[in-house]
Amino acid sequence: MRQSLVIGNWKMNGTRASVELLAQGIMAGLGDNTAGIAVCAPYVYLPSIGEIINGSRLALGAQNVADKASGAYTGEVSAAMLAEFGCQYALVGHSERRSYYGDTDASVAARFCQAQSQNIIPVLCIGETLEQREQEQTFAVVDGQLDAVIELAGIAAFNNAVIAYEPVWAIGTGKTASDEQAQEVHQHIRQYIAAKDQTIAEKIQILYGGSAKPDNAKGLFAMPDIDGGLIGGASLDAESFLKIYHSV
Ligand code: 3PY
Repeated sequence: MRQSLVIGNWKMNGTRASVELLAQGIMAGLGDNTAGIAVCAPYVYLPSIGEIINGSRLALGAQNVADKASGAYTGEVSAAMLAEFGCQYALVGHSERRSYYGDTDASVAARFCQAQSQNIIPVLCIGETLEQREQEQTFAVVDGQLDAVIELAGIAAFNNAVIAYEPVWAIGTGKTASDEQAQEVHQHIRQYIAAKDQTIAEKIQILYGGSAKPDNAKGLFAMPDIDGGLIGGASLDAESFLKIYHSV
């Protein structure tokens, strides 16, 4: 039985004061839900959020991680630095990184490996654009994004990773995949991994991301291959995020 997991992706939002309040509000509403929960804060807020949530069940994550270990890479933040501040998760390959900042399958795979080198769990974001969906390339696209990591890290690396299926057409657009559309791709991803390693496929958490909200989370999370969510806008409000969390 897989543990459910809900991760908030705060993106480039908030002020120090507002995100501290947000973290406190989330912690106050965790209740006795045993599902995993994490927030991916902007880099500069990681130390203060880390201190606030220290000792609670709310885990800390980063929104990206460098593809190199250290050195002359201006503007990058290494996995070792994230580990120093208690990050347990790091998103890699979010579609906003792929489309606005040139992250490629190869650099995403390198980021994935860097995270794991410091015992940070990479959350590998994959998903198709609307055009690719319309051309019936969804499965081929997600397979290619998985293959880039499998080729570099090997399938065993997925023993300690999370996958987030985030259809690009549902990110920041307010459009959400239907429960069935999401389940179809999640099932495909699990089967694709199962063809390489059945044990990993059964245990890996595959989250849905893309405009998940309090009113559609329950339906999505009820699907057999959807193990939780990577939540964008709705994670910026403690009440909405907690409603989503308590839907798993
Ligand atoms: C969204 O829900 O918009 C996201 O991008 C989550 O990562």
